[in-house]
Amino acid sequence: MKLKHTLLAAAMLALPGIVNAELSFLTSSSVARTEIFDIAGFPNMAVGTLVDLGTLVTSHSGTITFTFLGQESGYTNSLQFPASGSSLFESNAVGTTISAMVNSVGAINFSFNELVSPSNSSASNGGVWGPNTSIGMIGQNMTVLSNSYRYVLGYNDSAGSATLGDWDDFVVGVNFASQIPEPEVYGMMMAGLGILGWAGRRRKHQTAV
Ligand SMILES: [Ca+2]
Ligand SMILES: [Ca+2]
Repeated sequence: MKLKHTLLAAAMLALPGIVNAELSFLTSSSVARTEIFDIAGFPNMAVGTLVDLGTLVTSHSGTITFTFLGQESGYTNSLQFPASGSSLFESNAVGTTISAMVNSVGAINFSFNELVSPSNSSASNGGVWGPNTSIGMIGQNMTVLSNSYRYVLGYNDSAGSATLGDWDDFVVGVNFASQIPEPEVYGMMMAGLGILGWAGRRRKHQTAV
């Protein structure tokens, strides 16, 4: 019985972990805004408020969806997500989405880009950031314009600086949908516990005999 209780406790602790760990933002540094973040639908984030710079990663395969949430930029920026075969542009309506199934784990292959001169700079997730560009995490489990996002990411284009800026030059919401529906995961774990319970009872029975 003790083993069963321990396993049950471990399963209860592990379940939220499994769900939350599917999509994570790994922070490499935290920096302060030097310009206000002012995109419609967001609370204004003042000069001096912090932004985490880093990389968006997945822990297993699933469908990643990017939603365009707005931009405030002197350049023409975009978000490229090669797995989807498409991109998000400043000309898209706010709320436009692109999505794709991602089989690999680790850094998700996407990048923010400046399509037009002067710089043609870019910032790749988990890879190279062009001169004066960076990817910032604006919020997590954030509701914007009545939709909720696991993460909201903002691009700081080369009109600012890698660590000085506003991170509102191209803003997207990111969500992850597991390939294993959650109820199925729960079902499998409960079935597993049932087998362990049966094995425990069987062992006890054999000991008695
Ligand atoms: Ca900027
Ligand atoms: Ca800006």
